[in-house]
Amino acid sequence: NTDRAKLMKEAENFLTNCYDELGYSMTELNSRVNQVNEEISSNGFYAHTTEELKHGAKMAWRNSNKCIGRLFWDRLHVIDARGTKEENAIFEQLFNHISFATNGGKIIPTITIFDPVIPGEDPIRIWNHQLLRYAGYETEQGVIGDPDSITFTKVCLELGWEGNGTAFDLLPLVIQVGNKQPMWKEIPEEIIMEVPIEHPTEPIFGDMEVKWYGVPIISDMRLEIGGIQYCAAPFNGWYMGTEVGARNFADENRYNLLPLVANNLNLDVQTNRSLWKDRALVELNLAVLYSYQQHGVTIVDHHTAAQQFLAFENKEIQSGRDVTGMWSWLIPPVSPATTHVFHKRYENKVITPNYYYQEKPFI
Ligand code: HEM
Ligand code: NRG
Repeated sequence: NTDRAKLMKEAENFLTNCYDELGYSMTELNSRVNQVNEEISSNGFYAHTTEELKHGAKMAWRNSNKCIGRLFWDRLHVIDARGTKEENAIFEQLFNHISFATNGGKIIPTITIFDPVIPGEDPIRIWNHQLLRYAGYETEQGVIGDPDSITFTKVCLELGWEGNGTAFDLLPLVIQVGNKQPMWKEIPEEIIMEVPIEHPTEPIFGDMEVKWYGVPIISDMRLEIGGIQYCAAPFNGWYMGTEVGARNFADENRYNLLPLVANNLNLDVQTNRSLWKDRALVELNLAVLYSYQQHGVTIVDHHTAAQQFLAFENKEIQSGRDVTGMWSWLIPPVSPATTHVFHKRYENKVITPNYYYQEKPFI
């Protein structure tokens, strides 16, 4: 059976690296590999020990080529939620993830790992892209909210959810077990931290209220460890300011706030040469960093993040591992050439364990 042979190979590769990094002996490795091979021969899959799961999730972060935050890969808090099968219990685990990771603003990088894909069992799917995200509505006056959420918002509305119609409606959580009807639940307000954005000195939004949620929790990627597929494994760290200030707020196909900010800063938006977009961008990003700090929510600026990434690169080389990376994602969208990342090349080789995109469970 070629599937089983392939899984055995992937398991052995993972266990070899994992047990080496954790300081196990060859004897211990070999006995575990034999045990896993027997499990695969009889069942077609194998179960990770909690220790393998924890280290595997950390290795997957370390191997995430697009991530500039990898210095802290060994400090990922891993919640083993395997065996959680009932929908209400899954919602509870997700709520728990949000409050634990938020930690009153002192964000803890966290992953909650549900059952992997097992032949003959109902897979768990989280339909949200991130656990916290704002809805986007298409109206006659244009899009209200986050244009990136338009499709998923429609799905939620069809399932019976009702939004308030503001530009910052938090979407409900939507989960599905096997082929059953998907279920949705609103996230309890008291476990969510949001940050009202304000500039330290200038009223850059006029009288518009702008805010963002504190914790980015990616919930639609698949974690692969040793050939086992965890298709429900939401994870979070904290934001780098530019993700919010230079992309979510600034992209023309997102909140598109640069014209508003530039006008409130009395910049000349009639000519490119006034650099109104660049000047508005800088003040917007300053406001994001300032506001998260004021509200005690962890955030990192792109200069510090790049320095941390350099420390990561050095640590990896010292540990005898090659650093892989995707340059186009690693460079920050504001002043990229002021960071060392811009002036280097990275090999975009994909090694496992890792986090992968997977097909959306809807449309
Ligand atoms: C991507 C920063 C934690 C895995 C990114 C990006 C940034 C970033 C700036 C690029 C995002 C974009 O351009 O849209 C950080 C920071 C963290 C952190 C500051 C703070 C601790 C984590 C953790 C994991 C992780 C805990 C997983 C355990 C990833 C992955 C991507 C990514 C898989 C690519 C996402 C995609 O393809 O859409 N990170 N990250 N990161 N990060 Fe991190
Ligand atoms: N740019 C996206 C989030 C992508 C992941 N970024 C992180 N991940 N910082 C956004 O919502 O703006 N993380 O796990 O911390």
